[in-house]
Amino acid sequence: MKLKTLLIAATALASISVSAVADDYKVGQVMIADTWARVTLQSRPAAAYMKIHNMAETADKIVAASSPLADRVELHTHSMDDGVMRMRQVEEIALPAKGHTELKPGGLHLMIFGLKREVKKGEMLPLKLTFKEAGEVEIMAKVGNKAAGSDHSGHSHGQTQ
Ligand SMILES: [Cu+2]
Repeated sequence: MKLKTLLIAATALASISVSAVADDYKVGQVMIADTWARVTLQSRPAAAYMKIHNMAETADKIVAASSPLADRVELHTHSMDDGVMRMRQVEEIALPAKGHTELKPGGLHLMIFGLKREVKKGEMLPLKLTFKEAGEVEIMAKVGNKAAGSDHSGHSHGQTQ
């Protein structure tokens, strides 16, 4: 009986953490959704992606990012250089007034350097974003291969190993 209670409690906890993944974050007039991160080895830089909706009448921009789990986080974009796609650091990521900005593979992204420990798929990677107008917000990026919102195959909890 006690074991059964424990199992129910564990299931309840699991569903709380799953629903937290789908949550959007809001700071001022800026909404952030579908935040996820691609992590390979601890020794390699990781990348984070998200969809940002600036609902304000004025433009905003991301001016800085950081993570308590990493040495530093840079703002990056991709650009073509003599026919070769390269990443480069940018000073800021522009968020047009009443507009959507997507950070995605092959485009704008956050580059995460110096992970302080191994981060596994399915974990949440904490990030802090600083917007020029909207201020600071702490968000969680789900570690995986794509955005949680588009992942309908990730329900493998408790299945055979
Ligand atoms: Cu990069």
